Amino acid sequence: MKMLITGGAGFIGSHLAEFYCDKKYEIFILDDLSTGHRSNVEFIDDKHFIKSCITNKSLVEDLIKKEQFDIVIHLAAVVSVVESINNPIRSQKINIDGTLNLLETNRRHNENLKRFIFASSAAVYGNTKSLPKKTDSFIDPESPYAIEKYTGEQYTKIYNNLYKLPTTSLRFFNVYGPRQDPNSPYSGVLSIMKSKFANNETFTFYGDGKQTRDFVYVKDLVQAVSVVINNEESSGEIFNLGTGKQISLINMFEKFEILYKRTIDKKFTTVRSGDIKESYAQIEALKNLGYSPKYSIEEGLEEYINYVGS
Ligand code: NAD
Ligand code: UD2
Repeated sequence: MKMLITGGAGFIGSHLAEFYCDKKYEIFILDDLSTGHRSNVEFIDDKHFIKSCITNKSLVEDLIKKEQFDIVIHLAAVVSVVESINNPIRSQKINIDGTLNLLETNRRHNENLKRFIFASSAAVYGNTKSLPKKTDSFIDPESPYAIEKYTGEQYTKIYNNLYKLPTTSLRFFNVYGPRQDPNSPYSGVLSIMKSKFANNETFTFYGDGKQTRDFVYVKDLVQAVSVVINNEESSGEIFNLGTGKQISLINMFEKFEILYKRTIDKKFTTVRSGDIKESYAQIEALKNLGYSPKYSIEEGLEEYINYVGS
């Protein structure tokens, strides 16, 4: 099986690439290395690594025409909400035009396509109060990033309705695990907490630390993707991808204390503007296809903390 992973050199993409390489899929990665790293996927040779932007139409067309991928996992995006706020035209070009370009190129030139998976985000729900977040809950995007993810998933869905492309969108909740980059204040909070514990530095809570999130370990995300790939009924659907459970930041900090067998300084500052108080996913639809998160928060954290590497 031939698979294209856009954004495959990033945090999530590198885990998918690793998993499917082990399964002997022929993996191609299309990545401009804007936030990803070539070193995340050293097991992919240069012939299968294309360093380019997804908006490069002729390159994408040539690649898809030539390779006739069975599966496309589309992760490449401007992933930072702040960057999308600072430069909405650029993020729109990559997150919407880039996605549409991939869909259209597959429609026109790839009759072999069996599954196209789009990485959407819980960001589409915005700051709505209803819990758990359901795929038919009210949508209230609060950033260009969230609008772009919503648009991307709607295009993905309409390409199934109109042209019968086998497309699926997954709304990722808060994913964590090895290779998540902790170096920006807007990096995933658990990557920041881990780095603070490892370096014995102060962790800052924005607010009282009682806000909750649905933290999903990256290997459970990989399992969910494989469930989607293996189920034809996933075509044309949009699923939440989380664990169905919420946990507060304070509670997570305590779990780090137990695993590190020590503590670090903590301080509390003002809540981030637009911060969501509580969030967790309803995941029944994906469970009905066979998805079952395997990692409890303790198991995921333990594997993450003991991971050798960044
Ligand atoms: P990441 O930054 O580690 O990975 C993104 C990858 O895409 C990087 O390797 C980057 O170099 C590449 N990329 C960016 N723009 C590109 C372009 N124009 N052309 C080609 N490659 C490009 O981020 P991640 O956390 O692995 O996110 C993967 C996907 O999942 C993204 O679409 C993101 O929006 C989505 N997502 C992630 C989370 C999370 O918790 N990490 C939550 C919701 C949604
Ligand atoms: C996630 C996404 C974001 C956007 C948003 C939409 C990630 C990494 N971020 O933001 O891109 O989709 O959902 O809802 O997936 N926090 C601290 N201290 C820190 C860092 C964070 O207290 O040093 C708090 C932060 O204020 C928030 C919580 O931790 O309350 C989680 O923060 P996050 O940035 O990991 O994720 P989130 O859900 O805010």
